[in-house]
Amino acid sequence: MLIRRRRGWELRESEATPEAAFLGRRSLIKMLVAGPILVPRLRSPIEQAADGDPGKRNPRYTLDRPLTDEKLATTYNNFYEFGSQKSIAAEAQALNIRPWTVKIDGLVEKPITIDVDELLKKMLLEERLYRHRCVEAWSMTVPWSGFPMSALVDFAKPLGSAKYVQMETFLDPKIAPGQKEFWYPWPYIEGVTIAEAGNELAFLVTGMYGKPVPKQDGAPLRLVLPWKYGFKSTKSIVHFAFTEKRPVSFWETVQGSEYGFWANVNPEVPHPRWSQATERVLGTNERVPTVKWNGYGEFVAHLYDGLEKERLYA
Ligand SMILES: Nc1nc2c(c(=O)[nH]1)N[C@H]1C(S)=C(S)[C@@H](COP(=O)(O)O)O[C@H]1N2
Ligand SMILES: [Mo]
Repeated sequence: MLIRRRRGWELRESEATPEAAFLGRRSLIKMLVAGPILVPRLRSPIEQAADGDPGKRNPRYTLDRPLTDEKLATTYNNFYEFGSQKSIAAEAQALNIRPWTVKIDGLVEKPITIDVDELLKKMLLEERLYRHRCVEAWSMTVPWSGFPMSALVDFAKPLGSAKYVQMETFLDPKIAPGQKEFWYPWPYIEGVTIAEAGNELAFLVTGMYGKPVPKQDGAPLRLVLPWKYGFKSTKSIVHFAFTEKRPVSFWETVQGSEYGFWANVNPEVPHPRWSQATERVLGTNERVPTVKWNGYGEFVAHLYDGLEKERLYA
């Protein structure tokens, strides 16, 4: 059940303005002359991403709680490149997000280095409302916009030997002070299996709350994997590598005993230093029970059949 209040920002111009106002004067006249052959002006994904037009909301992904306040979701961040505290939004503004190139290589038919706007041209943007559960036991609920990661996999044309996709964040210690902390294994790296990357929930994000995704939240392109702990959701991606070997992630390198490859949300498997049974809902004084797979079991549980011996929940 979708229980939430409609907020100001949700009323988009397209809902508030009569259709005719969208068509230029000339097309309106043409329409009057030629009769009602409605040709809505299609916006390219770049135009959409540039002003944050989230595309059509996909009704398949519903919520059981209100959306997190935008201000909070965009000021309470984890982005260690800019510091280990939650308030890094100001520092993150140093990131230059255009031009931005994305490398797609490894076990693919044709490795490519592509401008992010060129990549976006090939994708269809949509909006999705997802729950997000951080391994630190807080959660939020966000309207993301972007495109399914499966579309990127299709675009990359992986070879049969590709078993994993590794995502890598930018590396630029000159603008990201956290990357001067040499004891961390920069750049930030994460990985998923090809099956996870192709799962319908895996979402590459370009926008948030009907606006371009802010730098502190991973502009211009980040991943969102709502059934996994938040650290899997790599921000500001510059590189996707298709590999045969399982990638070793940033946090796995830092502390493998606490952060593993799979990191699927499970309230019954505690973190070595705290319980994962409940979560603090950002913006409220509530703690609510955490749900296995963060409530997305119907979409993803089958991915893990036969893998019961793996450390799936850490
Ligand atoms: N490159 C990079 N990606 C990252 C992180 C990070 O520190 N660096 N933090 C992760 C963690 S722990 C979480 S919970 C989410 C937080 O996303 P948000 O700040 O948009 O809420 O980003 C994830 N992606
Ligand atoms: Mo997190």
